[in-house]
Amino acid sequence: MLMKNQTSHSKTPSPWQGRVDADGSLRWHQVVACLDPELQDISDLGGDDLASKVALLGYACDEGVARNQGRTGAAEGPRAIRAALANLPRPPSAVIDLGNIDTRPDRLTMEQAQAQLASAVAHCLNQRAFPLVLGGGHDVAFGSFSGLAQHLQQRGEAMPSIGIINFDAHFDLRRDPQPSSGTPFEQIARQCDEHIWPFDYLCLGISEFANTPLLFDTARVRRVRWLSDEQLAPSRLDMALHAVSEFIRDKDYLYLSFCLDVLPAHIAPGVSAPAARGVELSVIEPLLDAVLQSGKVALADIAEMNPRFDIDSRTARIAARLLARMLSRQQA
Ligand SMILES: [Mn+2]
Repeated sequence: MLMKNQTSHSKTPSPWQGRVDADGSLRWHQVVACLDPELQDISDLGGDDLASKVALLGYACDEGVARNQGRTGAAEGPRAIRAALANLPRPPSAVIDLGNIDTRPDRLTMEQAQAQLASAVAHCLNQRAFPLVLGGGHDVAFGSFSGLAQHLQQRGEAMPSIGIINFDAHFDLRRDPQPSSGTPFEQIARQCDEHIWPFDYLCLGISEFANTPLLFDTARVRRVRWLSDEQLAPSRLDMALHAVSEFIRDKDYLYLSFCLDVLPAHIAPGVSAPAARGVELSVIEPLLDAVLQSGKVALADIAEMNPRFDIDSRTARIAARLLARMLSRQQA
């Protein structure tokens, strides 16, 4: 059973609250359907509940950020993003909020949260929903991708052509023995190795001064393609759009990940690792549009939202704007 405007957190007020317009115009908080956790598990939802819908999944975890020696607080990210989405004009598609996978307090380890996220993402994809995952540390990416991989395996795809597009100041390709928010794309690469799938990773917004030479070496070994924050200057947008469309062209599926620390710190202070330079929205948005308009994006996530360091909810507002924009540009 789906309950209107009821949160997955039984003890805390719903983030789905906001202005009600006298003229009958509707906003997100009035149209998002919520899963009632008392009555149901995500795996109970079938095609009628999920098909052709956007499925919001919160990844309330910052254990990976702590392991990566970053500033914690991203576990509160999904709630802050929902609260910012609540007041936006209603989205073009039906949205169902499946609640949070929550590691607090000591309920789940990061690895367990990633595994639960993967199952939920796979289930949504199996039921032809579009998963939109709200983070949480960027370790969310390993859960998101694993869910896509499970779905494609369940469909019997032997050699899917998956492109991974990550807007990020960081490669997140660390080879540390302990997984963290700094390792997810190396973990994804290893998972691709196990499946004997190619690892096609495009990283947009890389900072020369926020990645060690060792990480650049790993990126070269893994044949990662990237554009730096400097290459993503507004004056060079055409070159960037060309690189993105070249990357997308021969892919069947895209996994889109958006790390909020790709944005300049003055517009996105609420992240674990604020960017000294960052990429302007005037470049980010046309690139995101091009990715979504390909019609190949199977799922997307947004990572590193950290309300503890946000100012006037700036970062949450940008996260909400980018998510709403994704849905308006998404091709069926
Ligand atoms: Mn990242």
